[in-house]
Amino acid sequence: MGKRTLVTSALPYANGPIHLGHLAGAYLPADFYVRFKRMKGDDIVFICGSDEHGVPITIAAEKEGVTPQDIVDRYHELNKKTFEEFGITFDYFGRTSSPVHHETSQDFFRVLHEKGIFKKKKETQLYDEKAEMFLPDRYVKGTCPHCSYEEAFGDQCEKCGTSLSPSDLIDPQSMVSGEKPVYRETEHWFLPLGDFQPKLEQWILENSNWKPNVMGQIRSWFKQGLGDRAVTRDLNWGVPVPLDHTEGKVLYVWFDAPIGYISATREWAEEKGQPDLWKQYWRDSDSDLIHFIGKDNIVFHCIMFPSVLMSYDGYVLPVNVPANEFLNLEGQKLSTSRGWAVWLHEYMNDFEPDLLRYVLGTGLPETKDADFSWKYFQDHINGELADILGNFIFRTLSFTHNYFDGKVPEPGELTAADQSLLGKITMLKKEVDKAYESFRFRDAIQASMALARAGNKYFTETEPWHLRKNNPDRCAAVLYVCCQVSAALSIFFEPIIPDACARLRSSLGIKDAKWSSLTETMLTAGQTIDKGEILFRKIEDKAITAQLDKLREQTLKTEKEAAGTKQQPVKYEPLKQTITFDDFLKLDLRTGEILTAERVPRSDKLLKVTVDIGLEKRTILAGIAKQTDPETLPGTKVIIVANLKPRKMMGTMSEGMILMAENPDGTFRFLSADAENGCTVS
Ligand code: B3M
Ligand code: ZN
Repeated sequence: MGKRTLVTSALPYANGPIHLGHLAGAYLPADFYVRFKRMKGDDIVFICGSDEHGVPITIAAEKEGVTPQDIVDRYHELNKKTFEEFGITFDYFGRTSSPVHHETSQDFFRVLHEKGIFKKKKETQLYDEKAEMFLPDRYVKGTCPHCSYEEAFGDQCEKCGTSLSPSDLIDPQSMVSGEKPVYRETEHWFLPLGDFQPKLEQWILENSNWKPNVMGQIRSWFKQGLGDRAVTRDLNWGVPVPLDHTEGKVLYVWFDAPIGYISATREWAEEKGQPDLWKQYWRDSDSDLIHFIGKDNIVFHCIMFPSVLMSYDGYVLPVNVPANEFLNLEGQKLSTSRGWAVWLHEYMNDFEPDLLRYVLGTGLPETKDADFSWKYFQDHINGELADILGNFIFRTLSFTHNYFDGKVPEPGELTAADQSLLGKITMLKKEVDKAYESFRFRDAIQASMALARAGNKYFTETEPWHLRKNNPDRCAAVLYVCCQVSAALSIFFEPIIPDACARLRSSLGIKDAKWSSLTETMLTAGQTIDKGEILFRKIEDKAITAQLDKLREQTLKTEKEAAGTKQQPVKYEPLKQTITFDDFLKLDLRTGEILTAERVPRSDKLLKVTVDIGLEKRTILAGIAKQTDPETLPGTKVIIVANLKPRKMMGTMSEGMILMAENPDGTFRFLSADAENGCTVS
């Protein structure tokens, strides 16, 4: 066995399905890497699982009116199954609600607590008086102090990526009640990251081969100076703080979630019947640890979790954290709340995994944000997978089948052109290897496709269909070369499009996909191969239009639903005290018509309105200047209270009151009757 390596992908929150953004960030690149390394014979364990704690879960549950447990059960199962079907080859997919995880993360907390690592501090935190709860993390929304984005969360601004704490927000608002929160004192345990900074800096410096986007973020954190970070929360969903008298307090999700990688490895080892095996990956300095994540998780994996691991002692630290940037969709930021996303489980109702693996792979956000569009999807499948790779393989295999009896031809003498194409296999092997090893998967794909491109060109230029008649020996050599290139391609592309490669290898009679078996002569002359099959069908325009329509409909539907849930329930005023009929008869209600309306100087509320009530004209001051435009009022039929004692307001006598019904949103309607001015109303 080769190098022992534990590879992790960020644990997705079990609060929703996986979408293309997730996939391009932490899962697909990890799977490319892992498949490549397994092919090389390394001892790889690939770990992931559901992150089932924290505010994202409780908020999702509240939104749906179900329990957090309902939410995590639903999405854990869905996401686990979706990953499997998509061919993400985790060795173990755990979940942070498991007893092993609770025990492991509580052990970490206890050990760090006993070592005196934490600071216990009283702090004032935002509190929702109406909902009677503290508002950690995403329970508060407000304006980002750095970029003024108005929808920033209490833990992070999604616009500028800054990590925040709720009290940083300008104009904070509770996500539970919508109210403005107040400050209340509470007590928490903090990890003093500042104490770790020198050690962290030294460790990171040793890893100067990390991706520039990751190093950039880390450097800016160091520059700002690391502060204390709370590792507990006032919530009742999560891993309980394992100390006495801490009811209502749980571990902060970013404290327990990364420990989830360890818990899941323990469960994997137990399942294998070797309960101690996990230690080889986590507690043996010979083992490599690699975290695949999205850029919003960098600080937690490069600063917070390593500090926890260092404090516990005896754990390995990551040798690399190849974080990706974000993936946009059709030129816009992905947004699950707006329904602007392509869900992986839905994608798979319509297309095969290989197609998306390839297309997303060619456009991974490795160094900067990237965009996925359905047109890009179609172009890359039709123009590359179908027209180049698929076409080359099909031409080669069907030609061999038809004219060489399905056997790899005897090559005879090879020309310089033949040798140059075969030589490309060796040359590109080095290039692709290097690209995978340095997490440049786009380059790995491009270099692999370069071989198919060269093969296709060679086939066209050598014109074996003519050679067959004029120069059969030459034709045999050409097909021999094309068969070898096809075989090499079945290994080159294995990590990216495993289903197609398995089919291709089975046609060529190649048993294993081993990187070491990738040579210029993988097939022996005379060896039987199957008839070619079409590996990739072209995507028609109508399939793309259907996806775009679906995306648009999905957004409209989500927007409508959001508007529906936002509508405040009507709050009814309590009924007033009962009055007698005689009391009612005291009221003189009259029909009338507004003649003029104008604003009252120096008042933003009042309008001065004259109303014709048949027998006379009245001047009435009405408090509706904010809701209405005075010019629209003349001619409006109204009903007024005509015997209300006149009252002076802003220097003008008001002689009555206009009846109105007010909606909960503050808009109003005049009461009126289809009757002449001056009629009594009773
Ligand atoms: N669940 C955040 C995310 O999905 C978080 C990752 C945990 S990794 C330990 O972006
Ligand atoms: Zn911001």
